[in-house]
Order: sequence, then C-alpha cells, then structure tokens
Amino acid sequence: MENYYQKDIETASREQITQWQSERLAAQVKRVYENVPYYRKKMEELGVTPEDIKGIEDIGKLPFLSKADLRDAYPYGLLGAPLEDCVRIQSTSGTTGKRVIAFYTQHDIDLWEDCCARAIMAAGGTKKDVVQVAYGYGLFTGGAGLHGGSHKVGSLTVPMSSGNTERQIMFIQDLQATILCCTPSYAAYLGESMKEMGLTPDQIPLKAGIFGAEAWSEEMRHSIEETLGIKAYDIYGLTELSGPGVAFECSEQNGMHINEDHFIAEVIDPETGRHLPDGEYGELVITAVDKEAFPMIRYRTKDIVALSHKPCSCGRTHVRISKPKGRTDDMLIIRGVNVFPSQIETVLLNLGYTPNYQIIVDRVNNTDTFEVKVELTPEMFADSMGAISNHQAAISEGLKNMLGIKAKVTLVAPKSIVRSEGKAVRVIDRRKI
Ligand code: DLL
Repeated sequence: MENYYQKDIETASREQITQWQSERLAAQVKRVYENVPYYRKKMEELGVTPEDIKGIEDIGKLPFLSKADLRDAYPYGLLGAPLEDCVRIQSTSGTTGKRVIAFYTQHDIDLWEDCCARAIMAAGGTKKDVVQVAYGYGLFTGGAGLHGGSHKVGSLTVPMSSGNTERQIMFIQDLQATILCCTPSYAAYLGESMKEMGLTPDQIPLKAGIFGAEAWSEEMRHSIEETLGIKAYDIYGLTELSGPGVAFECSEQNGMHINEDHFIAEVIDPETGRHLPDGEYGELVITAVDKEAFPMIRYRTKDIVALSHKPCSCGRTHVRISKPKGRTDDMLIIRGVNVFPSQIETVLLNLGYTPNYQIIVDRVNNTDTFEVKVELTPEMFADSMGAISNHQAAISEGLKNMLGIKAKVTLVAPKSIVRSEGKAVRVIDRRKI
C-alpha cells in the first residue's frame, strides 16, 4: 500500500492543483513586486505588472531569474521578508563563483520539511523507521532538509552528516537503520566498504535509500540496490528553492513528482526560452509560489529534464520530471559533440565496472582530447594483460557507440580514484584553465 505524508494534497485533482498554483502565483507576484525592488525592476523592464498575472496561464509573461541575478543581488537583494522574520540561512555547495545564500522564515522551513517528509514516506518511511542522514550538515541543505523531514514523519533520526565511513556502518548495524539518506556516490562507497567487510545484502538492515544532489544513472541505481539490498529512490532540489524535496520519487521509480502545491515547473528550450511539451528534454524552470524569505519566480535551474503528466500508479497526481540528465553547464562539448557524464556512467556500469571513473578533457593543438579513467574491479585486476586490453577495447567500443566519438580509455588500479562523501567530482576540464 502506498504511503503518503499529506495524501489529500499529494493526490489532489488537476483542477485543484491548478487553482492552488494560480491563486498562489498571483499573490506571490504581487508580494514580490511590492517588496523586492530588484525583481520589480525586472518586471518593469518587460512592462509587466501584478495585474497581468491572473493565473498560471500568464506565467510566460514574467521575467526569468538566473544565477547571475542571484550574484548581482547578493546577499540581501532578493530578500522577500524582513530580515527579522528570517530564522535560518543555508548555502550552495557550489565550487564556482560566489555561493548563493538562501534565507528562510519559519513558514519556509515548515514547507520545506513537509516536502522532505513526503519523500521519506514515498520511500516507505514511517515512524517506526530509523533514518540515517548521511548528507552533509551545515550550510548544505541535504542534511538539514532530510533531518527535518524525518522528524516530521516521526522516524528515529540519526544525524550522522557525511564522512567517517566506518562509524556510518557501525551505526547502520547497531541501530538497525532502515533508511539511508546521502548522495548516490556516497551510497556506492558505503556499499563498497560494507562488501569489503564481508557484509552481504541480507545482513544489512537498510530497506530504502533516498539519494540525490547529483546526477546518477539508472545503472548506478541498480548497482546500489544490489549491493545494499534496498530500493533506491531519487530526490531532487536546490538551495535556491529550499533544498531537497522540490521533487521526489515514489514506488514506481519512474520520474520524480514535483511538489506542485509549492512549485510550478516549466521546461524550456534553453536557447529560445520557449515552452517544450511533455517528453522533450529542456531546462527546468521553477517558480516557488509560497516561499517567503527567498522568493524565486521562474528560476532557471540549468538542469535538463523532461516533464510527464501521465497518471502514476502510486496515486500521486503531481507532475513528474525525468531523472535529470545533467546540467546545461555540466554538458561537455568535445570535438563538437555533446557529452554528459551520466552517459559514460551508463556504459561503464553496463560493462560491470564500479561507478568510480574520471573524465579528463584538454585541448592540444586546437583539438580536444578526451580521456576516461576507469577503475578495474579487484577481479579484473588479477586478469592477464591480454584480458585487460580486451576490457579496454570493450569500453572504447561502448563509449564510441554511446557518444559517437572516440575516447582514450585508461584503466587504473582498484581504489585509485578518490571516493566521494558528498557530490562526486568526475570531470576535469583543463580547457577552461
Ligand atoms: O543538492 C539539494 C539536495 C540535497 C538535493 C540533497 C537532493 C538531496 P545544491 O547544492 O544547491 O542543492 O545543488 C543543486 O544539484 O541544480 C542539480 O544540478 C543537482 N541535483 C540535485 N538533486 C539532483 C538529482 C542540493 N536528484 C543542484 N539528480 C541541482 C540530478 C541533482 N541532479
């Protein structure tokens, strides 16, 4: 039986959802116009006033917000509530440029935690579960979000934060943790470590994992599910829009439901800004309709997804996004060909490798070089030279078929690629330096 946190909302009719979104959008635009000079100026530049926005059908009239706006307005320029009403900040894990600082009122925290509670219950969580939160705590939203959601569900919350892998495993065993929340790359690392300790999936008490914060392939999902003996659920979100919980996966594990009572999702062609129909991949644009302190209207996420309004067997009616393929700014253009790291991951896992790889791109004599470093599994490492060179040829072939371009494949010893406790860094693009 499907498990819901707020069943009436999660299974509301399309008419009801549209009504909520329309009313909330109109009110939010009015509030932001009146309180946020930065956004009012953007609206004025397009000649739009709050009276023009009667419902979601008018959303296309509004200006987009981008990361560049957040930088311009840093830190207080987009504040939508008096600072004295704010109770928290969180910040992006971004490694480039200025970090984004997001502000929250108590109301914002409540809504955010509700979204995370929905995700935990969709993964089968109840008050009887032990939820180990191994996302980073601190400025990153992963720890705080899932922690708050777990409290709302009433589960026993284990606030581990990321890292200290031995201690993570000890707590999973000693407290019989049933739900693990962390990045998929850290889940893979935990799985690898438990396997090395001789633990088989049936000796691991976990039943589900809620993994997100980075792109991960279906093949990576299967590999984690197998090693840990769990069902692995995807969760999506970003700091600008509260954090994890903008969208989450249900038992169908086929796309993530956007929490549409709080967020309006659009998918656009990133070049023209035109709306794309269901099923077509484009940039996800999100409007938060009831966030107070850090209101985001038509925020361009740079994440590449497709929408689906098809009915879902779980009973939830909220629109789904596909697993993000990557980000417009993650997509590598190598010798003119678009390459997403997740495509490389798919090839490697299908051939039986671990998700430990690195992509190194450079430019020599005006030509792009493209190298994929792949870790051998311990079994393969013991193979003869001949067998190893066959492995190399098979990967080259697989990559060529998937991407249409040739890569130099370098096989490296097991454990030689650094493991990630948070978001994995898989691409080294030396062309930018
Ligand atoms: O990563 C929030 C989060 C925490 C989501 C825990 C899920 C779980 P940021 O650090 O601001 O926030 O990074 C946001 O991470 O724009 C995506 O590019 C990427 N991302 C987040 N979730 C997924 C996912 C958090 N499930 C950026 N699949 C987003 C693919 C994801 N990419």
